[in-house]
Amino acid sequence: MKKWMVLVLCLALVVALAGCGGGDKKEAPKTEAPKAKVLRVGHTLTDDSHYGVGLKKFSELVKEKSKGSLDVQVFGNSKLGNERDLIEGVSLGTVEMCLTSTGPLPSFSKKFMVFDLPFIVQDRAKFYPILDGAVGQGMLDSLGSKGIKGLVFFENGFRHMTNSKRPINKPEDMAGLKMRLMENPVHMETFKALGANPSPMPFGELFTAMQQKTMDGQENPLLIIKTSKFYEVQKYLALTGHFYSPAVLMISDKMFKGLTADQQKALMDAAKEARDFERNFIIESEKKLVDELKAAKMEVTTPDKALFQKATESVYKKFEADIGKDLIDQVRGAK
Ligand code: EAX
Repeated sequence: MKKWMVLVLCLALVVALAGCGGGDKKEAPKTEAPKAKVLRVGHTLTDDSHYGVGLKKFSELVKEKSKGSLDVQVFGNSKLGNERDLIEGVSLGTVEMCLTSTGPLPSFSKKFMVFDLPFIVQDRAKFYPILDGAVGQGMLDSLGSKGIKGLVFFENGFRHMTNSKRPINKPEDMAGLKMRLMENPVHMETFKALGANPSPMPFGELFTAMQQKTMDGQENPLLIIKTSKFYEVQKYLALTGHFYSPAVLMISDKMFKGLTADQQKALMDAAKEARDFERNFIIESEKKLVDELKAAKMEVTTPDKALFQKATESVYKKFEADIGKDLIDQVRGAK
């Protein structure tokens, strides 16, 4: 009898507690916001670089425009991989987004080589409308077959040379210099034409390679030379401006298609606004950068660009068939 009583009491208690639980659930706040969708965006530069600053702005704008339904999280310093890994990741959908220079993109779409031709872009103000117009859109769309949606072109910038051996004033000064380049066929041919000894290497390994003297030099925009502290291991800076690097903000196509129409619009609008912000940040920063690098003990030369242009002319013919003469002329129209 007693056992029966205990069992009944226990059951009554369980039912009562379950009832309470149910009551609690009903009172749970209905205002709790649904979890924001996380979009990780990887890049290879520092947090205070143009990529870092531009993407922080992008993240803020996306949050605001998507009413908190999208959460863009920025991972710099190659934390999600080098540029090739990042693009592959976005293509496969294992990384949601990335921002990389156009340098490694020819392996995914050959058309991008047009931007790599030496001195093809000399005036950014005239070039932006081409990049942001039909020509640029065509290039972004060409990534579609790889599962990548190209949103907009940010800027990486005009590339200049640094090295630890000697000042560069003319192409002859480059003879035999071991130069780290991006993994890009047009860039490689250009530096061979200049008589240097170029080899590709991921950006994340570059500082150490220069420190340990396995590389004599490299080429990158001034803001990168500053924010990645290359002045600590490089004495000479030559303001050659030989290549102009756009940068592409990319998202996995599958991820983009999974967003609502409102979220897609928020992302696109934020990308355009952040693009303009990032470009201006570079232009403003560049006003002081040469002085800042001189103050960091770099010896700066301003070579005659025409000499470098002449020495690398042959590169255009070499890649004309792959890129297409029409596209070269369209981009050249920016001059
Ligand atoms: O995209 O690899 C490079 O030199 C690039 O300029 C850099 O990673 C930014």
